[in-house]
Amino acid sequence: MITEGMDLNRFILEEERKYPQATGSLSRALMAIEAATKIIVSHVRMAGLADVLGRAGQRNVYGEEVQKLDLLANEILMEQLADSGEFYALASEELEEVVFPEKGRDGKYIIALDPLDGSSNIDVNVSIGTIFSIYRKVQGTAEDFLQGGRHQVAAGYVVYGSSTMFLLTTGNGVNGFTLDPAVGLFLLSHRNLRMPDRGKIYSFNEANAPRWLQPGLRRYIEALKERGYTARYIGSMVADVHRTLIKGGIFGYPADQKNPRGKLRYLYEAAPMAFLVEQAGGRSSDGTRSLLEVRPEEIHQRVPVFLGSRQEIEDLERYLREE
Ligand code: AHM
Ligand code: MG
Repeated sequence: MITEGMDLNRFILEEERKYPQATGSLSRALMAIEAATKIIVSHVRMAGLADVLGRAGQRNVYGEEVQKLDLLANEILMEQLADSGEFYALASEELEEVVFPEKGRDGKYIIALDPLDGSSNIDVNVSIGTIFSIYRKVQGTAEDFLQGGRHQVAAGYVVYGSSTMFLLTTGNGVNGFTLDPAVGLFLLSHRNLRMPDRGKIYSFNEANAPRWLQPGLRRYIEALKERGYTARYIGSMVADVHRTLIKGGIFGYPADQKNPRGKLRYLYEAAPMAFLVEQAGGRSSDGTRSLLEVRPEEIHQRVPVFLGSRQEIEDLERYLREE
């Protein structure tokens, strides 16, 4: 439900005004992300029409090359953000190496992206999303991405669900904006979003339970069942975390035999979501400590992820300690 007539751009500018020393660079950076995600939305909303308009690798009826949506989302973000001149460096799930855009030579910020998370859900018309995480440029090398989540300046995601929502934190709480497709504006719909201290939902790919590396985790999930919790698992991190932020409960992707370090990536999945969840009053964990305390060693590093209501994560860590 839209409660205020404030749109994301105006919100960003009003936040900036609270800091007289601000140069406007972060505001312009955030607006560039917003613009890119609006272009992505228009393609996501056409996704089911790929069969009608042409298949990947072919030309569509307009004579354009049809691209896979995740690669297209990556290209749109890379182009728009490089062109904004605000980013000294860009890292993406879709790219092996960090990119240093020509126009970003004077950029103060660096950004890590998961351009289209949950891509296995595209073909079945289930929610997907874009995740971003912004740090300050320090030395101007790829190592700047390894500062650790605590140093994030801003983070957020866009969830392409039954409606499109943009969630943002700059370290001052979390605000949510819903796209009004009629006017093309993200309108403030969830001001200072707070997570409940406890929930009733757990969200894990439980098919992996026999191969989870920590037996305490299986006991924890059994205890939740005893206590009458229900299960929800979409398989798009953005959508599963979005529900967890709003309704509370716990989302997790633990280490298992196939993924001994976890499946999700630290830089553009775990860290930004941990920043959002903690800013909304929830907690994050890699099993023993806040995900924001983790110092990654490489750009595409994986990590076990637990995100949820404060009490949920406290219980979980207790079960893991007791095993
Ligand atoms: P992706 O970035 O390639 O889409 O993979 C990440 C996704 C997450 O969105 C989701 O939480 C997880 O992978 C689901 O994995 P699984 O299918 O193993 O349950
Ligand atoms: Mg992903």
